[in-house]
Amino acid sequence: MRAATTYVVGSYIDGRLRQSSSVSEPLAVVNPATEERLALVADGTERDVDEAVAAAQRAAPGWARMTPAERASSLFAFADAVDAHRDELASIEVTNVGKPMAMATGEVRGCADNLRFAAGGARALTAPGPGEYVSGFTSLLSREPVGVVAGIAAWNYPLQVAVWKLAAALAVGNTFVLKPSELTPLSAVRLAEISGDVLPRGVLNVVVGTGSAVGEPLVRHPGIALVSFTGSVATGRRVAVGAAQNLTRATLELGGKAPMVVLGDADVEAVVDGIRIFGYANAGQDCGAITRVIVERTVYDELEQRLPAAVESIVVGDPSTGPEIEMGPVISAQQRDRVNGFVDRALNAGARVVCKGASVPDLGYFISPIVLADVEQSSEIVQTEVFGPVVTLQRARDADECLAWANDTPYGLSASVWTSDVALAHRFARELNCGTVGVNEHVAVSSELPWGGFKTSGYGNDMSLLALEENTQVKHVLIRTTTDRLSPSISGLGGERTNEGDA
Ligand code: TXE
Repeated sequence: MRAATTYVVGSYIDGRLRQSSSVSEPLAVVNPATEERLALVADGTERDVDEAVAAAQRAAPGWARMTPAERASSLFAFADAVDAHRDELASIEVTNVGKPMAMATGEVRGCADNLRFAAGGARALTAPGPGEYVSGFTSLLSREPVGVVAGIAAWNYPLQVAVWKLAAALAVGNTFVLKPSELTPLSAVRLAEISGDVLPRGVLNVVVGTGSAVGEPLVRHPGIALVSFTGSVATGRRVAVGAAQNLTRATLELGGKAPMVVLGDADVEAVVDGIRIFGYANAGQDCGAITRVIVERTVYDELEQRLPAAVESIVVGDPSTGPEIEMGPVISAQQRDRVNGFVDRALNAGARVVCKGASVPDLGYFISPIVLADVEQSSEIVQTEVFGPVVTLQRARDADECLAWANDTPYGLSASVWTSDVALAHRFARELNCGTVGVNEHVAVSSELPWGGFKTSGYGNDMSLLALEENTQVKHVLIRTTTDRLSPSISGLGGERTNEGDA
């Protein structure tokens, strides 16, 4: 590994950057395309977590008391600041994650839009209307912030996922402690620094470090009211168990194994384009990526013949070298070896290579895009999230078998069905057991639309008004409007004031 710098990334707590109290060896933050060390990141400690949560707690009453319009204006200013630093933030994602510049720029644009959407959305949240649901008493339902929210983000969309979480939390009046992945902490820390000009101190804090040193104490901290997590299923389970110690709420976004169902009447050219984009964008490190192409047998051969030209044409390389690069490296040597391990085991189990991109440089964590066929529905390569540029093709007897296979994994994040038959499209939309279904398109994210999973892909949503609501708790305020002395009761002691008649 080449070391370009010894700059040590600190945490951002209570409005200022500070170094970790850890005495352990700092970890390297690496450009995965060049293996060059970009910075060091000191592991965090429980003390760092305590200080960040305390800062967020101190800031919480003032931030929560602001009117939605006042908070919105701070978040609009934050969005403007993100826009003003768009190129800088995008460049950080290019070098730390290995994303093409156009993609990274789009993500930063999306972050500003998330902030603006959440700012406006928090001014329009709804709850059941006030009314006299119990005679003699007026009930009001209000949405309140939960308190301090912890966000834990993964390395595949470091900035975007962090902003999904913090925008929703801050907009409705919570304060926030973010733990970015130890592999990709740079954009989150820079974002927090940028927020320093527009948010009161303590409203947004970032603690850098590993899952064990920072993630676990954060999840278990009694000062945390909600944990919003994105990462692997295994870690998600640990987070759910840790949060349960204090009955802390958790929302979990845990990856997927998205099927693309191609029915006999599909537009094969559109399908090929869809696989090229959604199978290999971000080097396949996307929880919604197309991973399993399940094809009705009548169109299978045509698709298998047309796919190689498209996949082999994907331009792989160091995204810093120019805009023509469409796919960068995977995040780390460990991830490259993990992905290659999945492919080797699939080949040993009888899979066949349909096509593979050109050979990749030795330097950097590159993997050539690959398509595998002749894979069993029960095999590891079909059942387990690979998180790399690997797509499998399966030949199904008919639409029913396509649907059965599509639903037959533990995951349920996203799926798509490709067909020109409207009735079939509706049937698949209804019966695919996952949080997002595309019809003749795989996925499109937008601030207004929720992103969340079924089954082991987790629960809860990022983005949309649903995420804002999940960051609130609902309070019922009961106001006596009668001079009668009886009180409302469900116990029978003052039962005359229930609205359930004699029951
Ligand atoms: O994720 P982890 P990893 C999947 C994907 C990938 C695999 C492993 O299949 O190959 O997971 O990736 C923090 N308490 N996805 O190991 O460990 C950690 O520091 C609290 C899918 O990198 O889940 C990081 O910030 N936090 C996925 C975050 O959790 C803990 C994105 C995610 O890391 C913790 C990433 C703990 N005990 C990987 N341990 C998606 N949904 O998009 C770790 N962390």
